Amino acid sequence: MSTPYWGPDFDALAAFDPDIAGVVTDELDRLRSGLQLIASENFTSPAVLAALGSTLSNKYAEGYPGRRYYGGCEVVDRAEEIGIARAKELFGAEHANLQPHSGANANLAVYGAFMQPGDTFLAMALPHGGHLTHGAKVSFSGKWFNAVPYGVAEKTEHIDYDQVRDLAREHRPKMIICGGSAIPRLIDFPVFREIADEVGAVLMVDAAHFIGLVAGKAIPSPVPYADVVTFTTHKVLRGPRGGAIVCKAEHAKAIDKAAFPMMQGGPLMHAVAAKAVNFKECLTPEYQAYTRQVVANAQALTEGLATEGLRPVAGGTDTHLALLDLQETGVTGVDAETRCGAAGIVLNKNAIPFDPQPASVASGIRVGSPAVTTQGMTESDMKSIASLIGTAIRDVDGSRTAEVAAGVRELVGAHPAYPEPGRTS
Ligand code: DSN
Repeated sequence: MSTPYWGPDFDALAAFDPDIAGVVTDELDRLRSGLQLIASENFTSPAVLAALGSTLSNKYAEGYPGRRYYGGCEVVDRAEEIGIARAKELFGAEHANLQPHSGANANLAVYGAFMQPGDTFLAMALPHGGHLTHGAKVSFSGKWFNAVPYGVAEKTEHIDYDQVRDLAREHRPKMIICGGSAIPRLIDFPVFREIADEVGAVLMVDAAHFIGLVAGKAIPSPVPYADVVTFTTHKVLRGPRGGAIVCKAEHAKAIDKAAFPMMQGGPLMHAVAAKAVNFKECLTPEYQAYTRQVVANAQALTEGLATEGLRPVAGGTDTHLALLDLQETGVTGVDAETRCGAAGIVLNKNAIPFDPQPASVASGIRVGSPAVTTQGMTESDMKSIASLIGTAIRDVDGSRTAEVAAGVRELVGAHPAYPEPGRTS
């Protein structure tokens, strides 16, 4: 390297802006001192953080490699080319676009590529595990399109494929979407492909939650079945915050034109470079082992929570997350979230299918294993976490908060997030 590295200088930040430096250190403390069980979060690596905190943040690069609307893009072009090649290799995809700033933006681009305002699409209802951008009335997806929701069967709590087929035949949607933010079980992509083909719809898989498990080969891939797959890069995948799209070659032009210039302007080249670093990490055997452990941990945590009297929705999990029905405990989701939070266990309340409570209260919680697995925790730690959660949610008066917090400290002490330099475990 002929040019010396010029990267983040925390001492300079602390000297210039102690307020924001304090936020940065306090957040690191928060991450290190609690159990992070939000299913959509993870701890990204120092290599990814270095790319994010680089001077690539300065560059305007509207367009695509070799076809930009600004001069001086010859260096950042390399980051995007490397990232695209790695994404195609990692997912066995014919085309990749790394420019979406987020999962919502990736979805917006796909809707723009295949639909006109007012067109109909089919997607999983948000209260059954879907996503805000899959047709919720408060989102662009529900305001600008005719979103027809499908859900899970009441008895099994698995996706009701008969309902999907019936609705597709009735509404003849332009697109069918599968995927969501609270689906613990595997999705049957071949069945969705069959239904989409029968009605002539585009099949979009929003794989944001589970794409990391696909990258690690821990679960089956939607890529061979879908016309287009959108995802975020910061969940199990463990990269920077951001979005991406992979698709069949026949849709490449439409997707690229929809990501830019239809829905976004300049890409965030530091984030694109960080995505490339992350894909390189995901191509390693170590990452594959990590994803297998993520699933094993989620299953151990779910079993442990079941013995604490929390009912696993859909009977368990095949992925990184579980949804627990708290109704038998008499505790609401919001109270469970607060009580766990007081002891340093960070998780979220979540609606369960056919929830009698409003979403702001909810009858369930969602837990995920990506972050604690990155810390090196295994199945026996999950049993301990389940027991701590069971104690915390039944702790009506807070009398056992200190005891649970001590248990949390013990676990994170043995498996620190972002260990101090020199510490190996
Ligand atoms: N908000 C994310 C989640 O927590 O699942 C999805 O966008």
